[in-house]
Amino acid sequence: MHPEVDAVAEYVRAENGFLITSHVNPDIDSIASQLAIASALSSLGKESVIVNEDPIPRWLEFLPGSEGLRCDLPAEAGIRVALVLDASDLDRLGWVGDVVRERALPIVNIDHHADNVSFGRLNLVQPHVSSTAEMLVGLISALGLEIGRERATCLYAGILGDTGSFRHPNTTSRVFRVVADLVDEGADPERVATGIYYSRSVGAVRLLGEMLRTFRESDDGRIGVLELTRGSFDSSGATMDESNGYATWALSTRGTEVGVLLRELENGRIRVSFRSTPEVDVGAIARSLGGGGHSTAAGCVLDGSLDEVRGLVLSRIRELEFV
Ligand SMILES: [Mn+2]
Repeated sequence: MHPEVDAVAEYVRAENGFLITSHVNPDIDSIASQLAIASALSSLGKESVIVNEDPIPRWLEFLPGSEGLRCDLPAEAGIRVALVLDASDLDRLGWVGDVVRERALPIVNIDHHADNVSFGRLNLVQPHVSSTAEMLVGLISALGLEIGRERATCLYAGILGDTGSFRHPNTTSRVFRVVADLVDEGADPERVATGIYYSRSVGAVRLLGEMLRTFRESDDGRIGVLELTRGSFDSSGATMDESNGYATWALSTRGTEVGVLLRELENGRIRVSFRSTPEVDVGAIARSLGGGGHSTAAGCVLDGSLDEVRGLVLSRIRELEFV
């Protein structure tokens, strides 16, 4: 039915010793997809290790199998193949990408980003699919496996994450059919929602309050901007990854087409997160600033003060999208 899916399934079945990895600053889709495929490989009797540059955000630790995620390469791991999930480019993997290059590992590239550069020996790239997690539903079936409750929980969470809880334009009728099947397999929407949305730290809620106070709109009301300084992280006690997802607040006023969240990183650089309505391609804006992402959710990291970066970003949005 899908020759590319079958080709990846056949390759995976014939191989062993998998290094599973994904992009830096992992999101729900990348974590959940890695856990689901690791579980599938284990069911096939295959060895795998999940290694990422960054640790799993604490609020995702409810996902089954998350204790197996590592930030170092175990010396004894007999790695033969790299399974790269949810990353458009090898450079998105941080130091793990260097390991893949140095060892010249054959790469299986499984992703749904439209700007994926097909860096693998095998490339399963489906930009029309909501999430890597949704892609894995088909792959796990092609591997001859049941989805099962634990994998269903992970895949449901990944789809929930990348569709913005079924709010983004990638929320197709197919997404609802797929998640209906996942619920039949044992995914519990209430439990996943509790894990993702109702398990925040006190500091993360205080940080949200500090951030919302910074909200400002452009004069024409088309752009909303939010900011988080180092000071607000320090005073709230929240960590950077706890504020992932807060960018959607910048898009939450009526008539706003682009939302921007500026976050001051520990190294002084500014992480810029974009959200937009389907009419505006913030992926193109992020790429023009050295970043990447999807057309309605994207990001980049820039040098400069908050004021400088805000000025640059706002003028780039005007230049590229509001001409
Ligand atoms: Mn994704």
